[in-house]
Amino acid sequence: DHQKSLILSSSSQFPPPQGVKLSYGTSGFRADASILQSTVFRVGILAALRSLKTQSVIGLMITASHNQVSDNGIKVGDPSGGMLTQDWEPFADSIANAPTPQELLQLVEEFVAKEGIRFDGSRPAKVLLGRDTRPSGDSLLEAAKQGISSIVGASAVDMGIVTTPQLHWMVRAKNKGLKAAELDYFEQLSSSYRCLLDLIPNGSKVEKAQNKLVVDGANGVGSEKLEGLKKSLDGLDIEIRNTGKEGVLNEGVGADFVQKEKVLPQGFGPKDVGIRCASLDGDADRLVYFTLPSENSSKIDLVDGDKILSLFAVFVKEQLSILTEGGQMVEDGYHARLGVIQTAYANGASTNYLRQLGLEIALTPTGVKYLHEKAAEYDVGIYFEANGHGTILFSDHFLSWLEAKNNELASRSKGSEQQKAALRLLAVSKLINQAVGDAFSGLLLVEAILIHKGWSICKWNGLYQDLPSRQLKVKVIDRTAVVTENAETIAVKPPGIQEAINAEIAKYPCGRCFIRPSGTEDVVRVYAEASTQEAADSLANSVAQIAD
Ligand code: 16G
Ligand code: ZN
Repeated sequence: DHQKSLILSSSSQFPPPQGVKLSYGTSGFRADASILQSTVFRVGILAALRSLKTQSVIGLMITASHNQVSDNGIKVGDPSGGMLTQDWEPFADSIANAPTPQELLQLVEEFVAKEGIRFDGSRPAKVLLGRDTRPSGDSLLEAAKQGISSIVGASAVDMGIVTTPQLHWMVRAKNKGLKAAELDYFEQLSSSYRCLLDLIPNGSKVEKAQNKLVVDGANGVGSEKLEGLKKSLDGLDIEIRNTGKEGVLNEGVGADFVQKEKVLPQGFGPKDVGIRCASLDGDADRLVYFTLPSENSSKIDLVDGDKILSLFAVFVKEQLSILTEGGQMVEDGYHARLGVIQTAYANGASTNYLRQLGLEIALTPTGVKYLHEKAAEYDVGIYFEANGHGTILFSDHFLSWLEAKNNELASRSKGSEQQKAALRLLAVSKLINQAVGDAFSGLLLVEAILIHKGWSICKWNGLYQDLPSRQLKVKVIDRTAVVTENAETIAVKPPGIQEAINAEIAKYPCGRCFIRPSGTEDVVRVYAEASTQEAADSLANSVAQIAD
């Protein structure tokens, strides 16, 4: 019938690359852009099917984030705005690798039957498409459109060049029946930011607090969009560098570079000593801060995702305790569960610090989908990877309790600190992206909290001192030979390897070390921490030899 011949004819235009096996990794498919046409086309089909299955709008983002400019990638955003449900990943793998149009069609038909997807046209598929600034994005976006339109009735809406979190936000907003244009996104962020500033406690040292913020845009989409956000935010003093007019995307710039190398990115120099600086990555879903302590060296003080998490945790915990002062919680019979979620890469000093604050800490494997899923189990779940990807999730239950609480306080003690705490938490829930980690909402929340507390970046960085750490990667023939458990902290395969690692760790005071197969590259990664840099380096090196 028509549907069959449509898939057959359009997929014959997109033959898969020879001799490569693609897999839907931690953040979708990623590879050299030149081999991705067929994959992107097929993910277009998948997205349209996902839209039919969920009877909702689905997102497709074309980006390779912090990777080099010649790479590209594609990932799917589910109706809630989060990542594609994990049980569809095997289908993504199998269609990406189907050798012929006939085999592709057969896989699609089997899957459609298994999932009970109906083509009755009652609610046709709709997919929002976005891409970052990579030059390959344009033609890949065309391929995605072709894939989408090979499902009868499906439509693609091209959102143009956007950040990854913008696209996820738009999908979420559309499915909630809310306004979902870029201006609506900017408006929501800026109005909730302004709201937080209006709620700054009287007598706080706002005036003397903040000099300007300088942002490294990674030569990517983030720099352009941040200019747009700035327009709706008069009063915020941000200078944006690395806007892509001169440098190359992610080359010597951006959050990944800054976090891994711990040196100044391009475009920054000795004149920036003491200034509060931030870096975005290539699709603006990661954020780290840094400052240059001395003009004699390009070595920076890095304020990474763990410290952003800590700052957010301090603030949220403080507001929750103001709100529940006087035993209100008991009266309501409701106790809000606050949780923080980290991965094994979190610096041990951050975990200690959070534990001392009395917070509940959960550990998950690397990859946003795992952290996000865990965070959603709490009333307020704060998650961050050390690399700067993270956000704060608020449960629906908690938000409606908070609304009710705020109304009650407004009638009983309007303008009290208690009511302000409720308003602040409500503002945070609107400011911080509920779909996925977002460098912009993270940045505005950091700025608001620093002003609220009257803290400089140095004061913030001094919450705790990072333990020295080292990351290495080992090229291996088969990274799947390494299998981990307990949120990647223990290697259970190959046999005996964990015992060998333990024997190395035992030689170092405060030593901690783990290995894991990368989800994005053909390598095994090693992370080591110890009481001195020399010790961390040496522990990482000896464990890298074991892994080799
Ligand atoms: C991807 C993940 C990131 C993770 C990184 C680890 C998303 C959106 N991104 O970039 O969270 O930290 O992979 O890479 O999930 P690795 O497995 O190569 O170490
Ligand atoms: Zn990214």
